[in-house]
Amino acid sequence: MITRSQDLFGRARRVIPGGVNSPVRAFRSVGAEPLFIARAAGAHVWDVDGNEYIDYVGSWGPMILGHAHPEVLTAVYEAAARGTSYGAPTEVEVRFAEVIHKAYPSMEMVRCVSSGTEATMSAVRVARGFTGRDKIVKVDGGYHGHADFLLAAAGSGAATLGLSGSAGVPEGAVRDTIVVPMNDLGAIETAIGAFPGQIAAIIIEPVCGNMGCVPPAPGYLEGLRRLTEDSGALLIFDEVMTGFRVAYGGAQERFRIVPDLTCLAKIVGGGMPAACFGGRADIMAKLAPLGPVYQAGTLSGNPVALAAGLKTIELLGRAGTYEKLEASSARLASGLTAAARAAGVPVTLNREASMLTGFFTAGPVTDYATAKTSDTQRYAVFFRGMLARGIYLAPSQFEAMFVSLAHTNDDIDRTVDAAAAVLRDLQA
Ligand code: KE4
Repeated sequence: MITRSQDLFGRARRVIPGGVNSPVRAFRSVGAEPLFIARAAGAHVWDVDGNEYIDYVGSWGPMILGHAHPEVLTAVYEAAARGTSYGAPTEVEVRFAEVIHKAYPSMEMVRCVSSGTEATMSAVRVARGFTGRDKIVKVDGGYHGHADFLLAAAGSGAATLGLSGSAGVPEGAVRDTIVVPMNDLGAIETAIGAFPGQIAAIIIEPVCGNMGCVPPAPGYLEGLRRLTEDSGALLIFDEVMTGFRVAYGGAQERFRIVPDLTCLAKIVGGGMPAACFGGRADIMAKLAPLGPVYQAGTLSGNPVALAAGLKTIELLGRAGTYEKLEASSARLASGLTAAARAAGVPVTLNREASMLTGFFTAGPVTDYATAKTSDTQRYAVFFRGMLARGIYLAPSQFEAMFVSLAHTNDDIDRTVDAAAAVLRDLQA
């Protein structure tokens, strides 16, 4: 008897590449077939076979309030009833940009788009247009969406011109993309020295989430800010994941760094397709229709998506939000750490606020190279064991887990108990 998920996956693979609309959803790196989700509420999801899970994927970050928050749903229903898209300016876009600027003062001007990929692609383009320079620097293991020039894999050496990280991305598309290790200021200095006056921007996840959670080393972001200022390169914070996650004002508030440009997505859409980029007014003034840098989007600033995002941001602004998230996340992290220690399984748990990753390696994990020392097979067994116990983790070692305001102490304690059992079996 096959499950409904299995049946749907079989149908899906006949009409959707790999049966999924985004690769990580296929569960390929954890040796399982994906669950098809029927509905979600709070910190829980249900698959099409009626199985319930405590969810730590949270749509890869957006669902920080928990799923199907009643006030967000009402905002969506009310906005949709007024029409789903006009392709014309609306009041909600003005309010959204004002709210973003208030929460992120470095974002003096804000342009909406529909995904994190669009946000980072556009931010890099306006940085190049503003500086008149072509080269950009990114971190090995950093992910900024799938724009060609950001799909660069690290070459050999510390600060080398990127190699194409994907079929279909010509070497020419990444010839101006320099790839450096995370948390290595020397590599940044080497890159700047190798290409004086040529680097338009350094784009970084201020807390990496796409190699698993790797926080910035003490002084790293400050060093990055100084080196970019001294060299005339712009500093782009890709806060698609960290925005409204690691603090209401994101990593730039948490670490008190002022970037030149910022990209936001995920939480700012409240689970709907809304994102934005923004920064210094003099830079953003280069954007069409004011300036020569073209950027556009049919559904940019979509009123229904922004209604979900604005309501989410409003609710996150309530007193006690980030204290509650911190308490829940700390409870989870300490429980998982204790469970691994008790089972004698080497796990390095990296956490920044309510984003965290348990790397199956002795650690420390401070960049992509050290993240890759993780035993991904062990992670796969752990993932499957947790799923069997009703805990839905990221189906990849190199992703972050997300705690929401909807996760109760009971959810967290059940998660820790399940982990203790799975880790004991692992070690047996
Ligand atoms: P989207 O184009 O997927 O909305 O955003 C791309 C992006 C940009 N920057 C950062 C820091 C991101 O984390 C992302 C997308 N994150 C992945 C998960 N790590 C989305 C999940 C997926 O690809 O299906």
